[in-house]
Amino acid sequence: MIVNMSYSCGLVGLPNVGKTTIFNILTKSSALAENYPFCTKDSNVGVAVIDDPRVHELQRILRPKSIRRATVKFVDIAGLVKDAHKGEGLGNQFLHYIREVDALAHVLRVFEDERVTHIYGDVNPMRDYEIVRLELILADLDTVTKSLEKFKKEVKAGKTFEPGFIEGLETIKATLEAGKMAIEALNGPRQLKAYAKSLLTGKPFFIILNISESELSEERYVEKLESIITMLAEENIPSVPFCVSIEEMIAEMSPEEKKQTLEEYNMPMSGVDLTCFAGLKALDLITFFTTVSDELSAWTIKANSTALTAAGKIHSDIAKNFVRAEVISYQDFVQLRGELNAKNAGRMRLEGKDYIVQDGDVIRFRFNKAA
Ligand SMILES: Nc1nc2c(ncn2[C@@H]2O[C@H](COP(=O)(O)OP(=O)(O)OP(=O)(O)O)[C@@H](O)[C@H]2O)c(=O)[nH]1
Ligand SMILES: [Mg+2]
Repeated sequence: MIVNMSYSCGLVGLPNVGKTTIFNILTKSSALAENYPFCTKDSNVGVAVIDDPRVHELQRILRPKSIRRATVKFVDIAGLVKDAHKGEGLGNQFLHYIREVDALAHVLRVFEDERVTHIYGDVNPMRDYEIVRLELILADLDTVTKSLEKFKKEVKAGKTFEPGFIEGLETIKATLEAGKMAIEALNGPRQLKAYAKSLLTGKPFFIILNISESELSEERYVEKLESIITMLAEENIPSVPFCVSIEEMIAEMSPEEKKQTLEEYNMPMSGVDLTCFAGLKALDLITFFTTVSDELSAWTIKANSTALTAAGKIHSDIAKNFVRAEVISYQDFVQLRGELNAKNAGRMRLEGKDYIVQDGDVIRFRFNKAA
């Protein structure tokens, strides 16, 4: 199968909360995940396929020879503990493995199981979140402090930065010192935004709640899960539930059995799909589709991107020699069962370079091949 990278996502959390177990399910890998803290020392890298239900629908209509799905690169790292910045646990040097990822997912242990060691003795997801959040902030503070020292020396030596860059960095530093994430202080010139991408707390993030089946079926646990989701939502932090045993069970099932099982647990999608889509949402990415030479492809771009940007995502030559985009909305494409019918019904639009691509658009790019 041919794949197409959509975004990259680092998994962070305390040791022994299930990061590698979840990573293995997401990426169909078999990295070592054992019941002791600091099992992962370096990093594991793998790829998850975004199983967009719209691809299945389009596949039924188009019957393509091949499908190119969008994918996510996940990076699983060691666990962070309180005072990791002072060298506790494995320290925080391993955070460099996730400096360049697009988004972060915090894995929080919600499941109760006496056999699985919790490094702080009891299960308390909100406390754990705060510990990890603070360690990420302190790691960023160290990075920004060093950068500022370096940049200020460079300014003295005559180097110039975009107006507002150094001041913006000072504001980020003050924000981190106040115990807040860099993402809250990203206003500034383009150079500042580019710099902030390498800051751990400057990245969009979401929470993966590692739950057991009890959190979906036993009243007491259901209430506990709901209260955690509400607490996070009040702080505008998106979260998704992930139940390892259900994911392992449905991995072996036919699509129909899988759908039925998820319905029984009141899950709208699998944990894998919820996770992949949470990343898309956090990064404000939308999907458009193309069909060329019997290949159906799903591509992701930032929301509010133009047709020209979308063309460039496929190939720089298509953007360079762009003539027009023939666009059918996903709803029309499915309702009218394909391109020809949509065209005959007047539902195919001819759009120019500046057209703002909508989520689900099925696009055929016309470009000048001779140029
Ligand atoms: N009961 C139960 N055990 C789980 C669950 N998820 C993970 N575990 C167990 O928890 C232990 C730790 O899992 P890992 O995936 O290695 O945890 P980790 O966060 O990667 O740990 P480090 O690499 O040490 O930071 C393993 O024994 C897993 O089998 C779960 O949902 N329920
Ligand atoms: Mg691990």
